[in-house]
Amino acid sequence: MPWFVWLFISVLCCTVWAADDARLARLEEIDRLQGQNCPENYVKIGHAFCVMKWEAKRGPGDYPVATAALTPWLTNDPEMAKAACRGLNVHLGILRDRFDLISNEEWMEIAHAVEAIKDNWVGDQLKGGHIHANENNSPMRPLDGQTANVAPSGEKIFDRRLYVNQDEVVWDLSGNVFEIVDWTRGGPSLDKGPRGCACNSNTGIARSLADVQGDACRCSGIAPAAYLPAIASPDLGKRYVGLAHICGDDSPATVVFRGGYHSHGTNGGIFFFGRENLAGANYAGKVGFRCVYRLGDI
Ligand SMILES: [Ca+2]
Ligand SMILES: [Ca+2]
Repeated sequence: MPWFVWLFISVLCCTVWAADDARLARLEEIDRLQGQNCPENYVKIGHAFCVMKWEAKRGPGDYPVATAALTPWLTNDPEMAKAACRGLNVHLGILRDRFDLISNEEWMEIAHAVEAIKDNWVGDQLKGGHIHANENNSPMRPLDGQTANVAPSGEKIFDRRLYVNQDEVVWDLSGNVFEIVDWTRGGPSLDKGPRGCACNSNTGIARSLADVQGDACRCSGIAPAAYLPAIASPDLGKRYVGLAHICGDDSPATVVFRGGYHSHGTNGGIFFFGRENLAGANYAGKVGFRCVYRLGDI
């Protein structure tokens, strides 16, 4: 080909490449910025992710929103909950799948943060009996996030807020509605959790940590680190930390859910772990979910 045609093509190519490079750099910068900060009304947990300050509420266009107003978005459809959280990425122009349904690992990171802060314990004493649970609110139904304490008697144990660091609280982690979790972090569809996990019948009652760690409630399909407190205390688990009901139903329709609900009694709590088919009548009006936003290079 004539030299001037070659030159023309070369210049054109380089111009296109330069434009591509600029566009790529711009996208990388947008992604970097998107991975730096929590969305509004999400609370930062460690360095890796942020969590909705309240359970998800049903916003305009059926997108989950983090707001004190409105009562929780109730659902017995775990796949819908997962899709709703992930749908925020496209809706808000997030380049990676940073919005997602909370995973069990993330739930546990929060739970361990909660148990390590004395303000979350009744009596403000670490390991001093039990953690706030809000497991028995007086209207006996899911509430919006306007009223911190719904105890008939105003006791601290009914406070709906738990500290996740020295300054910030997250609402209703151990009350209001159960929360569906994705067993493993990431992925386009829900991971329901391990199967083949058999327990005896004594799983529906409040238990001590010693009971849970003992044979009575051990679940061979789930590692203790996936659901138990990190602090070994003889008092921990007597009430209101939710160490009950570890197995539940083992059929393929079952999913893992955590935290207890509004009238769960002493079974509710931050470490509550259930696995059931949520389509059952027992769970009507008691189950919701919470989204996370993952930071950094995910
Ligand atoms: Ca809850
Ligand atoms: Ca997953």
